[in-house]
Amino acid sequence: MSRARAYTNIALVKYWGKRDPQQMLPFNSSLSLTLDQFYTETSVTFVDDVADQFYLDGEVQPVSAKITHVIDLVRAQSGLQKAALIRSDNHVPNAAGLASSASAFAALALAASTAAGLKLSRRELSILARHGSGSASRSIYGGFVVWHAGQDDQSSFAEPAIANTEQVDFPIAILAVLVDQSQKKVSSSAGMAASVATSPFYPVWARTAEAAIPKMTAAIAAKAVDKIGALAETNAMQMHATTLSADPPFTYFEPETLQIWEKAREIRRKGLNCYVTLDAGPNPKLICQLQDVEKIIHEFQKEFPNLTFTSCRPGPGAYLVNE
Ligand code: 2P0
Repeated sequence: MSRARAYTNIALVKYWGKRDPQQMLPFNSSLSLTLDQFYTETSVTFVDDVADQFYLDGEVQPVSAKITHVIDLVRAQSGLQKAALIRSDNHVPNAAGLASSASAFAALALAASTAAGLKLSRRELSILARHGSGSASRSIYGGFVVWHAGQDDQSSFAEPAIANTEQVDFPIAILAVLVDQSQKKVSSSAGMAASVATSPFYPVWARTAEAAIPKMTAAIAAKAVDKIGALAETNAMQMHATTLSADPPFTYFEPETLQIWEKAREIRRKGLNCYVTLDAGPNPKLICQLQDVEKIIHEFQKEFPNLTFTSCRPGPGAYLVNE
């Protein structure tokens, strides 16, 4: 039995669109920060049974095609022909408004490959996790992580954006704001596919996002949180422009999303660094200096007393809990 833990991540330059859905190859590279608050722990045991089994938070669940795909890759690489017994515990509360597929598939890749006797490098783990969910390729590493779009299976992997460090002492905080707990109306996969197929802006998005990677990397190297936030906010809104410009158009924004974005811009006019990013849902994440967290929460709660904030810092890469 092998048990692994992996944390979720927030993309500062987004992945939005698959060039090759079969191989999970994206159109553009993306860059994220692994967080320290939300994680998945997964144990895998290979057993003499007829079929794979999956338990989530103690409840038996259907084994999804994505899970089967990752386990099949592990079986092919190891030569093991047994069934996988998978037990997963999610510590990604709905209240965070964060997706769990990144932490889930990063933990599964590490636990399953280890249980099968494989000793994969981080790069190999990142490629394996990518086959479950694109963003999971990044959660193999801690801190700031870049996922290179690549040309094929072996060249599409993630690695630290800045060498030799998980950046746990970086003076940045991410505040996850909850405005809506309901299920997202359009899944990430469906939303990406619609943007790719129908937005006339899609090629411009992919080119502009790729060009944002070196700019974001330079801002991280300079520890310039204001620059990181400004680049991330611009990139997020450019991603959302590919949904508003799709045919038919759609959006992940709710009215509160725009109110919070407006409030962040007001706070900036007061001289505090406070920037917004959001993924395939209405819950914004605020990017700010660590030292400003209390002041920014206070500013928001004056106007929105019922909002909940979860303060996150840079988190670690995937690791084994025991073997
Ligand atoms: C990201 N998102 O870069 C982007 C930004 C959502 C918006 O990656 O289809 O669960 O499993 O590869 O990774 C969420 O999509 O999608 C995501 P699949 P995934 O974080």
